[in-house]
Amino acid sequence: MNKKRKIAFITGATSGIGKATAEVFASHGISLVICGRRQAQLNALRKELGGITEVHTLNFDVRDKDVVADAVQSLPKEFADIDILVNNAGNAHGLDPIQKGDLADWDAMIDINVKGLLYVSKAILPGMISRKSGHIINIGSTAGKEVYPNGNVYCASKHAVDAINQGMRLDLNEYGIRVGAVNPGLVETEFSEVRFKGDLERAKKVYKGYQPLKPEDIADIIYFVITRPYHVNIADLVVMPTAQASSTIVKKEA
Ligand code: NDP
Ligand code: 8X3
Repeated sequence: MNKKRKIAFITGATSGIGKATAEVFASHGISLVICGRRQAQLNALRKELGGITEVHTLNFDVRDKDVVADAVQSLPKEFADIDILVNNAGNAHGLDPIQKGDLADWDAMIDINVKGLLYVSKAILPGMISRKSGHIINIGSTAGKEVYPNGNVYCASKHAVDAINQGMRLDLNEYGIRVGAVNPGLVETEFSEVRFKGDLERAKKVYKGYQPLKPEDIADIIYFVITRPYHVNIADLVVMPTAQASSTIVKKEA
């Protein structure tokens, strides 16, 4: 492998924003460690991108701290020195008023979106710190900037990502590691299918009547963020569809 190639570690690469980011990175010759729980999707993406860059797949659930640590430890030498970590794995589970919230949904969002992001970062940081180099992109959300009705725990999990992003930047400053967040608004992915537990009709309605963002829009922005000169760190970026003014105001066709 050409040692000068950057190596990116992308969580949640089996669909949506993570998959699109893997595709954009690959098209620019970045080597990839693609992660997720669905091996078939990981295999398909490795097949799709394997002709243009080096691809290694890692199948793990970000909720299991030991499995996360073992997975990172298991990386072959040529993929071990991660330059770019995209902390993207995450989802919303449910959209209910707090008094009707499902405890399993709350656990899933906090365990995946918050604790999972921390476990992955904890496993990858020692290498970045010892090399005094690295770039971490945390995928937050407009939900991490503004709470919307029934969004309660999902919004809390993304507000936590916002705080962790700031905390990481402070603590890793002395090692020259860049840390920044990309906070999307409405992006059409599998996100709403997961939130509404496979109710495709309800999921589709979320993106009806206006032009939502595409995962590729966010992937292009992430690529822009990681290709700035070293002295430039994009610390926190919010991006919404033009039709969206806030979490609750979206201009839709009648
Ligand atoms: P998708 O549902 O399309 O993708 C979610 C990804 O996360 C999948 O690859 C999934 O992989 C992975 N994932 C979920 N749970 C776990 C887990 N327990 N362990 C490992 N991987 C997991 O949604 P998006 O692409 O939209 O979401 C990506 C990120 O973007 C999330 O953090 C989300 O909160 C954020 N976001 C999304 C927005 C949107 O409107 N779509 C807007 C703002 C932020 P697998 O199932 O294979 O494990
Ligand atoms: C995903 C965007 O508005 O569905 O983070 O919460 S939203």
